[in-house]
Amino acid sequence: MESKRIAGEKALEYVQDGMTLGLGTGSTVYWTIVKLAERVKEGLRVRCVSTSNDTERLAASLGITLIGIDRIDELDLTIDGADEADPALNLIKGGGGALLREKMVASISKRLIIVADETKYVDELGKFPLPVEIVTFGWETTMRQLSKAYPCTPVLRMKDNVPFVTDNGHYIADCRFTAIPGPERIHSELNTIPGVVENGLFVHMADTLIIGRSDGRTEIR
Ligand code: ABF
Repeated sequence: MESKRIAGEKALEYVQDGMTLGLGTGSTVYWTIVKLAERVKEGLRVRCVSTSNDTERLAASLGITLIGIDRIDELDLTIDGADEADPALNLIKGGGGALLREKMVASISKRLIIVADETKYVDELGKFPLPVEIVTFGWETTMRQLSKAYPCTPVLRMKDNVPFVTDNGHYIADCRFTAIPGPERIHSELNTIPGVVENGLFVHMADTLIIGRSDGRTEIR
């Protein structure tokens, strides 16, 4: 989609020579990675930490230098996508199933830039089902606990008729809320449920949102 491409490519304006970068996952940041690879071929020097096996394969195939997250203390900049972003730049992420690594990478980044098409920008989070990464042991129990903690309907994510398994060997419960009016509280409370590894709410983490619009312009928030 053109609006994803222009948002993804715009993020390159924030990348400087010598930076250590976090590379997100998804179809918008795909364009960031392709453009980054072009710059690398022209001589830009960057080292990157990946947020998923898919991104690692893509970046490696394009000749981008990858390093393990444990080799660095912090990242200069991470560029990633989102499923929803509100005016405070709180996010729902994890539609692609990479939310745990995405949050770990974002948490050690000096700056987090989100790239998204205009459909992702919403007044209030919650239309997109909130992805919650859960351990496989007792997953039905964990899903029951999730629906008791908040009025939400958790559905086990499936792929090819079997449960979807994350890069970390866990399942995803996609939790349908009517709305998420207080993302900060919901974020912390969901993570206290035993069996929950991490949830897809990113609260006060994003610094900049680049929106790609269908009229070909980008908007920065
Ligand atoms: C990742 O990519 C996710 O957290 C999110 O699920 C997805 C964004 O969607 P898109 O493929 O539209 O960029 O960053």
